[in-house]
Order: sequence, then C-alpha cells, then structure tokens
Amino acid sequence: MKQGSFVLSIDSIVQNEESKKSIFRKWKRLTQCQKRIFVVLVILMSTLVYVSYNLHDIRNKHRHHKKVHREYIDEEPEHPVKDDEQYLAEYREPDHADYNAILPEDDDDDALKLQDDPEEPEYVYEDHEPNEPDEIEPERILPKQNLPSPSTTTSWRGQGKENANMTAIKEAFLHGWKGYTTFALGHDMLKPISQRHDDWFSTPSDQMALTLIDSLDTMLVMNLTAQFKEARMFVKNRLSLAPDNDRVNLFECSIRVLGGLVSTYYLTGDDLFKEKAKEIGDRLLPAITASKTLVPFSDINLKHKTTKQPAWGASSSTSEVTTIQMEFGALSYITGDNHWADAVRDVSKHVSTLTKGKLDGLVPLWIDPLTGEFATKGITYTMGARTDSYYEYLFKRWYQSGKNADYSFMVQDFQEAMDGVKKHLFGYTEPNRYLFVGEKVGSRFNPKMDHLVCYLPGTIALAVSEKKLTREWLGYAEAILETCHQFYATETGLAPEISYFNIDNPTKPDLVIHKADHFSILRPETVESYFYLWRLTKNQKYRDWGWEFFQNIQTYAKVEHGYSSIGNVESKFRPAHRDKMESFFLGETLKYLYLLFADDDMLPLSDWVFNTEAHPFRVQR
Ligand code: DMJ
Repeated sequence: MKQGSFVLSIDSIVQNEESKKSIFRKWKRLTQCQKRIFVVLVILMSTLVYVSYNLHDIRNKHRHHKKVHREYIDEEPEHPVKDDEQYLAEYREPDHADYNAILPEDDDDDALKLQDDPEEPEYVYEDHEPNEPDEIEPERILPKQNLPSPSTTTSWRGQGKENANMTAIKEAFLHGWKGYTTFALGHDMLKPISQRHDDWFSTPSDQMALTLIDSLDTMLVMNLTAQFKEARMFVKNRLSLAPDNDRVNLFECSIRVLGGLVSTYYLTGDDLFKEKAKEIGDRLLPAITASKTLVPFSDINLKHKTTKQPAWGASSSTSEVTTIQMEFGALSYITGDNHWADAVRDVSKHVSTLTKGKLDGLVPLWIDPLTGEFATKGITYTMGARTDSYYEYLFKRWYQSGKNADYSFMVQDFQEAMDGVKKHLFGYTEPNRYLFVGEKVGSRFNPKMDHLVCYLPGTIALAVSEKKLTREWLGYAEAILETCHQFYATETGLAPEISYFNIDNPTKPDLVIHKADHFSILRPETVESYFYLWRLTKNQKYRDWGWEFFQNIQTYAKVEHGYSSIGNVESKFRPAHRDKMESFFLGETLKYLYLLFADDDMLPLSDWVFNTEAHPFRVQR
C-alpha cells in the first residue's frame, strides 16, 4: 500500500514536470504580441477581482463592528411550540399563491393601462377639513362626534421644503410605483422580477388594487400630484370592492383599504374617497355584526357578505379583531354616522371585560367568535404576531378619539398591559445587555422577538408624550429600539423576520438568527419607531439609522422593475430576491422614511394619528 502510493507520487512528479515543460514550450511558440495581450489580460482580470471585492468591503465596513453582537444559526429552532408552527404556516408569509393557483393570471395588457378621463378636474390637494356630514338618522349621532372647527386645525403639509433625503426617497417610491403600474396595475401586489402580479383579495374580474390603495396617501404626502391623479382615475373607474372571494381578511382589508380610503379623504376632502370608504365599510361590517358574541369573524366574502372562521381553525387572531377600531371610528367621524364606530367599540369593550386567559393585561393569541372567549390552551403572550396591534390600538384609538372618556377603558388596558410587558416579557441579552421584548409560552420565557414588535417603541413614546406612561418608559422605548436597530446589523443591513437572543453566555453574540427567519419583506416597524423617536427626542441617530436602512434597501432590494423582498439578509452576494413587493412597502416603509426627514409640521402628531398601516387620520376634536 505504502509502496503503491510512493510509485504514484513519483509518476505524478514526472507528469507534472512534463506538463510544465509543455506549457513552457507553448509559451515560447507565442509571438511577442500574443504574449503582451496575454499579460495585459491577466493584469486586467486581477484588478477587476480586487476592486470588486474591496467595493463590497467598503460598502459594508460600517456594519462590521456590529457583527460581533450577532450569531447566525443554520438551523430551525429546536422545538417550535404549537403557536410557532401555526404562525409559520399561516402568518409569516401570507400565501397569496393559493389564489393564483385557482385563477389564471390576467395577461390582458390593456387592463394595465390607465385611461385618461377628460372629465377629471385638476386637483391641487392641500389641507382639508372634512365635509359636512351627509343626512343621517338623528339617533345615530353621538354628541361627541363634532367635526373639527377650522380654528383647531392647521395645514397638514406644513411650511418645510423637501430636502435631498426626501427627494431620494420619493424617487424610490416612483421606481416602485412605475414597476407596479407597468406590470401589476389593479392587482394586489407586484412581482418585480418575473414582471407579473400577485393577487390576494382581488379576482380577475374584481380588482381591489391593494398596492394602489395603500399608496394613495403616500403620493399625497410626497406631493406626487400627477401619479395621484392617475390613481384616482383607477379608483373612480375600475376599482371593485366586491370580489367574490371567501377569504378577504377583515383586519387586512380594514387597515389597508378602508384605512387608505379614509386617510385619502382626510387629506383631500374628495368625496369619491368617502363614498368608496363607506362602501367598503358596509361590505366589511357583517364580519363584525354576524357574530353573536361580539368577537368578529376573521374572513368575509365582500360580494355575498358571508363570513368565515380562519382556514386553520376556529379562532380569530386577537390582534385582527381588535385592529379595526381606528378605521371604523374614522369612517364614522367623516360621515357623521356612528354605527360603524359603535360596532367596533362594542368589540373592544367586550375584549376589555374578558378575564379568562389574561395575564396582567397581556392577552392570548386567539379568540373564538363562537364562544366570545380567548382560546386558553397553551397560551403564548407576545408583543409580536397575532397580538401586536391589539396593544397599539388600545392607545391610539383613545388618542384618535380626542382623548374621549368613552375610550378611557382602552388606555387603561394599555397601561396595565405595559406593566405586564415589563413584568413578564422584558429580557436582557448577554454580553451587551440589550433590552428586548420576548415571549411567554406557558410558564417558559422564550427569548425571541418578531420584527413586528419594533412598532412598540414608537407607540410607547407617543404614550409618554401624552403622559399615559411615566418618563422611565421613554428610556425603555429607546432601549428596545436600539435592539431593533441591532436586527439590521447583518451582511445586507436589512433585518430578519425574527431574532432570538443570547441571555446567558457572555462569550457569545447577543443576537441569534435562525435560517428559517433570515428573510426580509422590507417591513416598516423599525423605521416607524425611528420616526416617532426622532419627532419626540430629536436625537439625530434616528435619522442616521433611517438613512442607513434606506441605502441598504437601495443596494439589496432594488431591482430593475421595483423593490423585492429578499430571502437571505445574511448574504450580501446572494440576497436571493423573492419576487414580491408588498403593498406596505410603498404604503408604510417609504412613507415613514420620507416623514423621518420632513419637518415636524408635516402631519404634526398633535393633530394626526397613523393607523397600523401608516394611514394618517385626524385626531378628533
Ligand atoms: C402591515 O400590514 C401593518 O404594519 C401591520 O400592522 C403588520 N404587518 C404589516 C407590516 O409589517
């Protein structure tokens, strides 16, 4: 055996020598000119390789120091609890593909073109007071629903000029908008790589145009009058609010469609949007009123007004049935007709009175429309998916109502819940003591936080500014936001969907990303909180962090025909575009980025409150 391998190596040395000689002979046979070309080519190629490697290096240099706080785990979490499994299956990636599987894609190019409407007036959208309410039945009017008097309001656009950061963000919006209108107009989402569309609520015959509706007020904020005018034409002539689809989600449709239409009415005073808002409000309402228990059904068919429980089980998500209050409240406010606001207030009142399953103001993930009770088997408490915006609206609905005493119970529930968060969900990492909001699964503390939780610092800061939380909470808000910023300390500078935390090993990194969670759908929550914390503290770092985020979007998510979610935030060389631009990217992410660089008198927080999809509603007076 030993001898064999010796012979083999002598042979290979001889062969090696032969091949060296033959290369040398070939080289000698080349002309002088051929030799020169060869040498120049080798130098050129080495320079190219060197420069491209270093460019990536320079671009990412600023992030390298943060990398020490993070570990990347190439595995699934060890024992996902049942709720995690359900979440993975249903929530993390809404599978709009289901619908596409049944319905053929509409390839009719004409359908994608905006038609000119000669009757359209020239719109100059400026500040607006809601119109006089329509004629309504007197018993439906509540005395507190007075429309604001002109003296209590100021121009929402403010006096400031657009600066260079805002212009760059506006251009990004235009890039995404162009992709959407070219390849997906009328459909719910753009697939920017395949240059196709993705539908969720829309059907081939009834287009709900989620991206377009979510973008309307962003265009107004960015003063994109021509694009807005085109979009308005679509709303007027082609929008359908009655697709024959059994799985239109009450929450998603309320926050995006109803929210988008109401806020556009607030900003323009254009009755078209009020009428459309009323129509979708009426079509959605049966999901609430058909329930005998005051707990809404999660899904509705907008054409037939039939309701359904979720596809995966009996219960609705707690956040989904409690994140409709601002939208229906605003609809009542602009129409003067209180039946919508009353219906959703009854839901909140009911949830507020429940005791079984609550823990110091924290609520379970699921609530059953048939029993009206929380589902209490294997309870998880979290500020993330399934309950996140329940807490957000406890504060914001009260604030939106003009701090109306009828909604005091909600802000009290918010205060109690925040105490519950501090007591049960706060955790600190090792070695750097970052504060995070974890999860309580049964009696176990799970050091895990969804990116979704990053809305919380913004809402907490707003509550501190309204003296509904003590000053110490501003410190907590800033600390949690610092942790959210650490989510972005990845190769691409974009955040994973979920992060886990090291809470006991001083020699390991603070944050841990599992492979299953390392995708990014360009969510807005962190930049949303940067926006609030910037407005409320004026700490320059929030603008700096927002700008970093924007640049990384430009580097890793921008594609030829729009912006794309990415599959792997940990790979700057292969971020793996996922061929989807979510409607909230134009509706929320870019809007909060733009507002982060705007002056405070653009949509001032004293007069405006943003719903969970970043649609601004007037604070009611
Ligand atoms: C948006 O639809 C809303 O912000 C919602 O509250 C959570 N999910 C997305 C963005 O992440």
